[in-house]
Amino acid sequence: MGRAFDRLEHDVTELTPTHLKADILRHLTFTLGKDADHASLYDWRMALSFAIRDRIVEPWFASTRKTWETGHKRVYYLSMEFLIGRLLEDATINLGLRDTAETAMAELGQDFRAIVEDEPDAALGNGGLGRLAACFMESMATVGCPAYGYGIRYEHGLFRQRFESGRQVETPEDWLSQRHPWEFERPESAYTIGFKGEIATREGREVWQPGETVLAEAYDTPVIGWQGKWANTLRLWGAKPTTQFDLERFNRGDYAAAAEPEALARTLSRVLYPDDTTYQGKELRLKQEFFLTSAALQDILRRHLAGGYAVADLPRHVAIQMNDTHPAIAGPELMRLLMDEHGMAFDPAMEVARACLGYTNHTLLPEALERWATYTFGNVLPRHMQIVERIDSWHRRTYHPPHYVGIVKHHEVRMGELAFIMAHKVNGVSALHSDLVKQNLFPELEKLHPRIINETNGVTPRRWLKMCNRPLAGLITDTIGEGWEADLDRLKELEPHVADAEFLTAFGAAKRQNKQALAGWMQAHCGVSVSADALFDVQVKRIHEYKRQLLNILETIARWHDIRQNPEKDWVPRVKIFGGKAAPGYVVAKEIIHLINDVAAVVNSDPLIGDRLKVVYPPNYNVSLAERLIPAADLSEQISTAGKEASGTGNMKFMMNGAPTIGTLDGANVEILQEVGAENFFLFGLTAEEVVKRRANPDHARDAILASQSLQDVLQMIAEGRFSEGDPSRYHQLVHRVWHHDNFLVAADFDAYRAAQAEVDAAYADRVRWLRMAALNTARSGFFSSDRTIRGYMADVWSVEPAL
Ligand code: T68
Repeated sequence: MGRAFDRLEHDVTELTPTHLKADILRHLTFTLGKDADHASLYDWRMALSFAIRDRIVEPWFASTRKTWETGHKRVYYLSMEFLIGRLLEDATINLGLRDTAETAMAELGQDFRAIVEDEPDAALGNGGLGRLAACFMESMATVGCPAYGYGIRYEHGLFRQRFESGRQVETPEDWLSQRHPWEFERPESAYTIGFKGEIATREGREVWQPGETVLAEAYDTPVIGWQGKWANTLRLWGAKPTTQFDLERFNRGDYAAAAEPEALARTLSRVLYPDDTTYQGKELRLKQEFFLTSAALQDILRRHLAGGYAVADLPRHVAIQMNDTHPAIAGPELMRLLMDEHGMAFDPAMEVARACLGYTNHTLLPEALERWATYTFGNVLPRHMQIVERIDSWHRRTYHPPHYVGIVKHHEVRMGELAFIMAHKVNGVSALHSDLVKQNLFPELEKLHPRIINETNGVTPRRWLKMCNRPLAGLITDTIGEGWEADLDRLKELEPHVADAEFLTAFGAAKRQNKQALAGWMQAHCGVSVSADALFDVQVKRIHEYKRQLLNILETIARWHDIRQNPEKDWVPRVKIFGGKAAPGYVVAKEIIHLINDVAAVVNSDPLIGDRLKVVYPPNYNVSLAERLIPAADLSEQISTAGKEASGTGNMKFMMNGAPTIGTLDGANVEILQEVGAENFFLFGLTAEEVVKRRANPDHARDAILASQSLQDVLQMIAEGRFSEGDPSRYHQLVHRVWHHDNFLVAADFDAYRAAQAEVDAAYADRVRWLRMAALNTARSGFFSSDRTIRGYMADVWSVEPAL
C-alpha cells in the first residue's frame, strides 16, 4: 500500500497553474466551505496554503518511511524557541512552485504578494537563537538529515511592539487567533508530564509520584527542504489538562481546587518568555523547560523502542542536541527514564545519556547563565534534584575537579556545568566565541575532559537570499546558472564578473529596486520619506547595551550636528534605520529606544538637514520585516562590544544580500572579515582582549570623553534636552551612565566608530568602488550557509550521514 509514497506520486515540478487552481478551489469549497464569490483574502490564503501543504505531505511520508526502513540515525533538536516566521512563500519556493502559485492566484483574480503578506509570523522565539533553530530545520531537510525539532507551541509568541510618544509599548501576540494551516494536531501522541510530589522506593527502585501532571500533546509541522527532496518534522507540544476536573475535590465541594489541573495546563504553553539575555528564576519557566524536554525524551524513547531496538542501543540511533541550557534538564530526565523506567544502573545509563547528548552554548553574558535555586529545582523536580546530586558526586569522585567546579554550588543548580558534563560534545557558535567558551566559561571542565568544538553559525540562503531578494537572486542565476541555492560556495563564481561594468550596473539596479520598495513601504508605514539614492545604514536586532545601538545613535547625533555646522559640504545622504525590541523589563534598553525615536523626530523635521540625514525606526521588528529591510541595506551595523556577541547571524544575512559590514572584531564578524577581505569591511574598535584591559581602568569612559570634543558635544546636547523638549532631565541618567558606568565601552570606541563611518561615506561616494565591495560581499558569503553548519554538526557532533 504505502509503497506508492516511496517515490513521489505527483512530480511537483510538473504541476501546472491549472492543476493548482483546481486544488485551491477544491480546498476553498470543501475544506473552508466558501464560495469563490464570497471568499476573503484570508480564505484564499487558507485555500492556497492547504493546496501547497498537500504537496509537502508525500515527500514527508517518503522521508519518514525511508528513515524507519533503513533504521537511520535521527537528530533531535531540542529548543525552547523556533522563530520560523511565515511559511507559505518559503514552502512554494522549496517546492519549485513559487511562480506557479503566483500565476494560479492571478488567474483566480488574487494578488499572490497580498496573500503571502496576510500570513502572521510564527514568532516563537526572541532573536538569534530561535531563528538559528528555524534555519537549522530548513537546512537539515535540505541536506537530508533525518531530524525532529522539538519545541513548545506557545499560544502567544513574542509580544508586538508599538511606540507611544517614542516609548515602547508591548501588546500580546496572537498568531493562533487564526487557523494555522501548516500543522497537524496529534491527540494520539500525548505524554504525561509530572511536577513536584514525592519519591517512594518500591522493590529497591526510586519511584517518582508527581503531585501535579499535565498532558503534552503533539502538533506536527512538516519542514520541506530545497527542491522537496526531503522533509522533516517540527513537533511542538501544547499543554492539556490530564483531567478536566479533580473529581474527588469537586465532589467535596472544593470547586476552585478542582480546577487546578486545568489552570496549570492553560498557563504552561501560554506564552513565550520575552527575555533574550537575562534569565529569571521563575518556576513557570523551569516547568516549561521540563515540559518540552520530558515530552521530547518520552517520544524519542517510544520511537526507538518501536523500532525494535534495545535501550542500550540508543546512541546508535539517536542524537539529541540541546539548544543552549534551556533544555539541559534533558541530562537528568534521560537518566531518570533509563534508570527508573527501564531499570538501567547508573553507570551504563550515564554512558548512554552522554553518548546521545550535545550542548550548544550561545552566550558568555553572566546574567544569561541559568542557575536554579536548589529550593525551586528540588520543589518542582524532586527526583531530578536527587539525580543531579548523584551526577555531581559521581563527577567529583571520578575526575577530582577543583573544589569550586561542580553542578550544585551555593544552593544553586548550574545548568551550564550540568549540560557540559552530560554532553559528549559542547560547541560555541563562532571561532572567537568557542575560544572564549574554552578560556573563560569552562576552563577547568575543558581541561578535565576536552570536548569543546566550534560550529560557526549559518543562515538558510533559500529564505535569506532566494526568497527575500528576488532581484539579486535572479541576477545570480542569470550570471552563474542554477543550483547555487544548495551549494552556496558557488557564489564565488560571481567574482570574475565583479570586474565587469555591466554586471556591476545590474547589481546596483537590483539593490536600488529593493531600496525603492523599502522607501515606499517606509513612507506608507512610518510616514518618513527618504531618497533611494541615500546610503541605507541598517541596525536591526534585539535592543541591548552590549549591541550598542547607543553608539550608533550618538554617531547619528554627531552627524546631524556636523551637517548643521557645515551645510554647504558635499554630504553623502544617509538613512539610519533601526529595528528591534527591548525585553519588557529592561529599563535601559527602553531608554535607548526612546532616545532613538526622539532623535528621529528632531532630525527628520529639521529643515536645514533635508535629505542628507533621516532616521527611521519601524516598530515591531520581526522575521518578515527583516526580509524587507536586509535586501535593501547598503551598510550592515555589527558594532557590539568585542567579546560579547557570541556569533550574530544577521551579519551573515546582510553580507549575502550585498551589504558591507561596519563592525568590531566580535562573534562571526571575525570570520566575515576573513572571508570578504579587509578592503571590503569597515573594521573599528577595541578587540576582546583590549576591552578586558581597558575596563580595568576605572576612568576609561571619562578619559575617552575628555579626549573627544565630538562626544562631549553630543552628550551635552542630550543632557540639555535638545531631543526631549519640555523634559530636559529625560536622559540625565543615560548621560550619567556613559560618563560613569559605561560597561560596554561606548565612549572608548566612539571616535574609532566615527572615523570608520567617514570611510564609509568616502567609499559610497565612489559608486564603482562601492558596488564592487557590495558584490564581493555576496560572492564571498558562501561559507555562511547553514547547510555548511549542519554538515559540520552531522560530522563532528551527531555522527549521522545524510539519508539522501
Ligand atoms: C544569540 N542568543 C546570540 N539568545 O546572542 C547571538 N537567551 O550572538 C547568536 O548568533 C545567536 O544566539 C545564535 O547562536 C540568543 O538569541 C536568546 O534568544 C535567549 C533566549 C532566552 C534565554 C536566553
